[in-house]
Amino acid sequence: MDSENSKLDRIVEARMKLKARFEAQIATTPSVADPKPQGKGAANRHGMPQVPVGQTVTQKWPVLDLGYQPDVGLDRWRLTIDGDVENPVVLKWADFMALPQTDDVSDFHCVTTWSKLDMAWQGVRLMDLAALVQPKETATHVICYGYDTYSTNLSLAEALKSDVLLVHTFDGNPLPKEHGGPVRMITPQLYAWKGSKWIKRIQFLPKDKLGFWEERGYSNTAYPWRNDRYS
Ligand SMILES: Nc1nc2c(c(=O)[nH]1)N[C@H]1C(S)=C(S)[C@@H](COP(=O)(O)O)O[C@H]1N2
Ligand SMILES: [Mo]
Repeated sequence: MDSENSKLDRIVEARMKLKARFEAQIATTPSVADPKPQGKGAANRHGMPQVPVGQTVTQKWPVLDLGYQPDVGLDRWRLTIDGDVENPVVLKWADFMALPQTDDVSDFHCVTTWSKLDMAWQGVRLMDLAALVQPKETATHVICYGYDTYSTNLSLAEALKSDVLLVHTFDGNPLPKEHGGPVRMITPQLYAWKGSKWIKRIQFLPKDKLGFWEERGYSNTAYPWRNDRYS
């Protein structure tokens, strides 16, 4: 018996069940359902390379926060995943790093109109964390909290997409503190405010609950290709 292997088998099995459960919903979200998302009004893509309307490509990586960048050492770092789940967990750094690791390259669209393209990340899929905690049948949304008191919410149809990661590495280096290190979330199909920096807690919920910016008039859906900026 290899207990590490059977642990992984259980994660994969739980993940496949979750995937099957949300496949139909994921398929109807704009970023999957619409091969040429046009948004409201005029054609929604411009320039070369193509970015959502109203966005400009930047080579630099601007920093946005609430005026405070929490210092979370790896020994102090914890990730709580709880709420409407069968198996709530509090992960320490070593637990988190022992989970299946995913490499991905994706774009980053900030609602303040900059986009940074082809960013190379490494981290853990939210899907894999969900498989670990096993959301109850009643779970439909998550709200994520940062160590800086930030919060932001997602439907499970968005949260379980394969490019939604909790990243610890960018371009082969540890994620810098100003960008949310040691770990932040990324949501490449949505505006970047949907990904909490310095992520501390992911709570599964039986209904939607607005996060920090969503409560202050940011769009709850946040599709950059639909120009979903404010509600
Ligand atoms: N914890 C936390 N996460 C956050 C924010 C924040 O203020 N606090 N800002 C959001 C916004 S508006 C954007 S555009 C991105 C910015 O990430 P960056 O500073 O690494 O560019 O993080 C998002 N996640
Ligand atoms: Mo943003």
